[in-house]
Amino acid sequence: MAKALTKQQHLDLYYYMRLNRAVEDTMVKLFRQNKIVGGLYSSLGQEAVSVGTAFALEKKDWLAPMIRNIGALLVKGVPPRDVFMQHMAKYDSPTKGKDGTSHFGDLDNLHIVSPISMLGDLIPVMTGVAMAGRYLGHKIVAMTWIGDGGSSTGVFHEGLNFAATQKAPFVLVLENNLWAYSTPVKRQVPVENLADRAKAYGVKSFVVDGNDVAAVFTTAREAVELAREGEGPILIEAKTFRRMGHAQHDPAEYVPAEMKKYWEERDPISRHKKFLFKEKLLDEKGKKEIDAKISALLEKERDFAENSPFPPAEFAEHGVYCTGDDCHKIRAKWERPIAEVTPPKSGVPAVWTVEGFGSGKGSGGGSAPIHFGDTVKHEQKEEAAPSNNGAKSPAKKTAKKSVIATARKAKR
Ligand SMILES: Cc1ncc(C[n+]2csc(CCOP(=O)(O)OP(=O)(O)O)c2C)c(N)n1
Ligand SMILES: [Mg+2]
Repeated sequence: MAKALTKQQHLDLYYYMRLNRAVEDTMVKLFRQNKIVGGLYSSLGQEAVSVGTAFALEKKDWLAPMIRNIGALLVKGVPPRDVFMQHMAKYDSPTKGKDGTSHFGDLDNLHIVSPISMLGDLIPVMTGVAMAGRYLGHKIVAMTWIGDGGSSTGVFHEGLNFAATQKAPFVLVLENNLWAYSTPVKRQVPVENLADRAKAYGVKSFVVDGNDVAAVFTTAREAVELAREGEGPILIEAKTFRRMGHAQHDPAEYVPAEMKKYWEERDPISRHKKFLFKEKLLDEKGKKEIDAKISALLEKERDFAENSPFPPAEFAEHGVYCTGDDCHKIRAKWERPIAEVTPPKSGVPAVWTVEGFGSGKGSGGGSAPIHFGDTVKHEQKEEAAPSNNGAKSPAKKTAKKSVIATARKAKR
């Protein structure tokens, strides 16, 4: 199977896995220098999964990464400086320092949906993206990833079932790295292959060695082609191993040493390098050139990131909530008349209305207060005026007095 790839494809897969690892190695150093804001998650030993699967997508396709899929972002065209700056909360980062880790997207150019922390929620979202692409006749495929732990969430099952009933052109990569935080997969799922979960929903699935990048790529390519032809969704279980702890703060002492050793010996980059050397697709000189290219690129990218300023303090309150058109234009690209796809207005009058609610104005621009009815009793209204300086309101004092008085009466 691996031989069916061109020399360039083999070399590109090697390059991106090396780049993936080097970007993360650089971030470990930045983390230890206290320059990373928030957590740092590692995909050490799992690079073949992110790189091999994303490499099967076309430019027009869409993906949504999870925290261990920086490799997929790099393959899709995200420059390493964006990954660095995002982790360092710098002003030039894609979210301008507002969010961390790989929590950013690029809807306009690279077709990347930002990760969602709630495990599994990207499944229905990317199913929706896949359906939208089909609706618009774009023939795109949407892809996302989920962990072994994440595959036990309700939304994984709801989402996969929904994707199946919709025959969405969607590929879900189940990255089985044998651990979900400190829980081994055997203690959370009583089946050998997590891919079997797809059978319950009539979804085609593949199991692949997640540490063999050429196998991952050829499997993903087949899945993407099937999905594009209307045979989706497809689930791929990639069997691999999480070589570091859940994040930098976790030394993962609960993982048996022999297990670590077993998987270290199956390192995806060393394996692919061995294959390339054996097949004479790469030699020592070529390898050194790739190493030098990556070092030079990352030095430049890291310098740029380190020199980028932190966001100015005045910026703190901006861009937190979308305030409508003055924030960014939310316009569906209907490509069909809006009237044709908008449901008819209800003929039933609203029972009650709240002034200003739903007017689209946020706290940034002349906020509309939201009151859900009169929660304060009419006769207490005057007493219960809100106190801004922390002083007790007269209403509270009165209430406390009357409670004490009642208690005294009860004693007597
Ligand atoms: C719905 C939900 N539950 C719990 C969490 C907290 N959480 C974040 S990562 C994680 C472990 C995930 O394990 P797995 O899905 O196997 O992914 P891995 O970390 O191994 O890549 C948990 C429990 C969450 N983010 N979302
Ligand atoms: Mg896991």
